[in-house]
Amino acid sequence: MKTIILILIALILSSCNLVSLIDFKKNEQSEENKDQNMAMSRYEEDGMLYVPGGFFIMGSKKRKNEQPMRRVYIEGLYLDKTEVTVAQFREFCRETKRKMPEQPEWNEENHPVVNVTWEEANAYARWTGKRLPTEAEWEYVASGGSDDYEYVYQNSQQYGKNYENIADESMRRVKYHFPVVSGYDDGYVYTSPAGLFAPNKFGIHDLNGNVLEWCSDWYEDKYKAEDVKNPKGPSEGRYRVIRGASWNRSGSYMRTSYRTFYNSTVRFDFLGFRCAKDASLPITQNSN
Ligand SMILES: [Ca+2]
Ligand SMILES: [Ca+2]
Repeated sequence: MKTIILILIALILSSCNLVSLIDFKKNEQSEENKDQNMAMSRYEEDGMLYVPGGFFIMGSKKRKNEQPMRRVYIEGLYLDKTEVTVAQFREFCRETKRKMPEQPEWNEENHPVVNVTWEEANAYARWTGKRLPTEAEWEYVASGGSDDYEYVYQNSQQYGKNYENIADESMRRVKYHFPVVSGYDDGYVYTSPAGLFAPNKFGIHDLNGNVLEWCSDWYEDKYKAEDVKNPKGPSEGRYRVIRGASWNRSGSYMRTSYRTFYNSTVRFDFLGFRCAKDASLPITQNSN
């Protein structure tokens, strides 16, 4: 009898240990999840998302300045989910005692800031502890991480759904002579609220619409064939690279590989920016 009681006590004690071990493991896992969630939410709070690194084919055969096409590796990075808004830029100007660039009367506080020079965009990025994205990073993220990607709506029958804010039927009703994408109506003549349209595969909004975006690179009319790992462009130049499409753009602008450029001191009501940040998280190499 004593032996049976002792065995029972031993069984009860060991099951307690097992339960506490399971609880401990659970706690350990939830602590890990919490850490991961906190790491992500920190950047979520900062308006950024982690984009895993990978390879993609940069450039196209459509225009000379998009060549040579080559396979490029981009390291994982954080990128602003949306373009920098009027409200965000206004706070920067207030805090750093800068003059707020004049905004068109149609540009609201939650819309992307426009009329900012490259220097102002770069200063904002630095003030937030971020930087402007390179054009290679921009094109990689805009292409959704796939090779040989063209703007999904180009020549497609999918116009008429709300994908991006570009020059559309809404604009034609106000500026009837303007080149627009016929049959497509996104509902906005000018800028739309940042992040209103659906995000791409990486969770990033408005890359191919709303406002054009300053990149960090100096512009050169061709790529360096050997520059295939996190290319940053030439070390000097006259113009800065611009990427994307905008509320007043259609046609060739609606390709992720399309490049244009401006002098860094110009201001336009269709030109804004977003910020990037180096990431130290592990990189997923989706090599194809
Ligand atoms: Ca539009
Ligand atoms: Ca944009």
